[in-house]
This record gives sequence, C-alpha cells and structure tokens, in this order.
Amino acid sequence: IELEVELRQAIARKQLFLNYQPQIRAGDGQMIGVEALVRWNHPTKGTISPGVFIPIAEETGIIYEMGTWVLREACRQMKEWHRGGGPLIPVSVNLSSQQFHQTNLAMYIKEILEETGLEPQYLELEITESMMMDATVSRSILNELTESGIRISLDDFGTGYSSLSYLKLLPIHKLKIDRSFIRDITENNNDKAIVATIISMAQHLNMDVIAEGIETKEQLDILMDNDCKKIQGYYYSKPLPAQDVEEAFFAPM
Ligand code: G
Ligand code: G
Ligand code: MN
Ligand code: NA
Repeated sequence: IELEVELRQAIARKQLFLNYQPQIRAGDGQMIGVEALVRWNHPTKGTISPGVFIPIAEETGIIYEMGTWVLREACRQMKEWHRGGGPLIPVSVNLSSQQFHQTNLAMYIKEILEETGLEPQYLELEITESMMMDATVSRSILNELTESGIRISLDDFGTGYSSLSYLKLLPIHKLKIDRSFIRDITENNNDKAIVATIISMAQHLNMDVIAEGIETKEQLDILMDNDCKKIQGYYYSKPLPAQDVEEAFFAPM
C-alpha cells in the first residue's frame, strides 16, 4: 500500500527513468535498435525493478499514466538522438494489456509522435503473445497503429500457449524469441529445435526475428548458425542509461 502511494507520486516527482538495451546485428556488431525499460529511482529504496512495480501499476490503474510517460520519454530521447547525429534506429516500448483497454490508445500514441517529432517507423510496440489472446488487443487498434507506420513486435514469443492463427490475422512485424528458449540452448536439443523453427517460421511469414537473453558466445553461435542475426542480451549489453548507450554504442563524433 505504501509503495502504491509512492508510485502514484513517482511520475510527478521525476523518479522514473528509462534504460535502453541495445539490439545488435551479429556479424558487424552494429546497434540496430534499443528496447526502452522503465526503472524507479526510489528515494530510500534505491532503484526498483519494473518486475516489482509494473504489477502494482497494473492493479491500481497507475499504468495508464506511467505507460504514457514511458512512451513520451522513449520517443523524446530517440528524436534527440536522431537530431544530434546519432544512429537512425527505432525504439521498442513495452505495452501492458491494460493500455489496450483505452480505446483512444492509437490516437494518443500518434499524438506523442507528433509532439516529439519522432517519425512513426522509429517506434516499435512490444506486446506479449499472451496479450494477443486477450480479446482486448483488438485488431482495429493494431491496424490503426500499423497503418500510421508504427511497428508491432511480439514479445516473449513461444511462451503464450497460443494458437498461431493470429499471426496471419494481425499486423505483426517481428517475433522476439523468449529467453527461456535460449538459456539452455547449448545443451538442450529441444530448445534448439524450437528456436530454429521459430526463426524459419518468421522468415516464411516475412517477419523480422530477434533473439533475447543471449549471454554467451556459444549461444550467439547457435543463433547465427540458424540465420538469426538480430540479438539482444547481456552478451552485448545489459540495459543502460541513455548517456552510457551513447558512449558505448554511438560512433565517435
Ligand atoms: O528490465 P527488467 O528485466 O527488470 O524488466 C522486467 C519486466 O518489466 C520485463 O518483462 C519488461 O518487459 C517489463 N517492463 C520494463 N519496462 C516496461 C514498461 O515500460 N512497460 C511495461 N508494461 N513493462 C515494462
Ligand atoms: O519481458 P521482456 O522481454 O520485455 O524483458 C526484458 C528484460 O530482460 C530486460 O529488462 C532485461 O533486464 C532482461 N534481459 C535482457 N537481456 C538479458 C539477458 O541476456 N539475460 C537475462 N537473464 N535477462 C536479460
Ligand atoms: Mn520486451
Ligand atoms: Na521478452
């Protein structure tokens, strides 16, 4: 309860901030995108993980204001990078299923893009596979978003107990292979087979595919052998403050 009260005030008190995890093209090591991940700089408890406060935000409705703040801040930062001569890459933003209960979701996301000046093709929205099964992730909202040029990425792909039929019904641009399939991939042939199949399916469906949770060279080699060249994971970088992304991943200016 106490945390809930503090969380309500966290936005106004500017205690939220975003870290960005680079997404890398294996082969040349180029940063091809970043995922925005929210953090809470709590006055006494230090940095609190979204794994702790997102569920509270979802239960209490704080997620609406927080989700809007995350979107605006991610778009603002990306536009600042673009203006400053940084790489012309997209930012991925995670959405909660509650955000799809807002019938004006597509409209206000387009407003944020206009406000910040970020072109729509540089915004990617991450929704989880389990959210797709929720009737609230409506086809009309997804269509409205994608018709404006925004891209949709399916997070945690492979873990959602879902039917594959929505892949052909809905406008989805990218599959993110869940890190649970990557963790033991060097020893587990079932994981390796599942990952190879997801990559192949994405290629056949003309979708982009990225692997998450790559921590070792051995895991990376298996992904590359299977023709998955987009990689996100601690092997390349953990999520970093914006300034650290600039220092480590922008070409020297
Ligand atoms: O960054 P970390 O591994 O601590 O993230 C934990 C979980 O919180 C992940 O599932 C991630 O998708 C989620 N998360 C991080 N940032 C956001 C956000 O801005 N919005 C939502 N809805 N989830 C987020
Ligand atoms: O649920 P989602 O995929 O949005 O979660 C993203 C989170 O996964 C990030 O916040 C990050 O902290 C975590 N993460 C990213 N790369 C790795 C990795 O290589 N290993 C592990 N264990 N976690 C990772
Ligand atoms: Mn994600
Ligand atoms: Na994920």
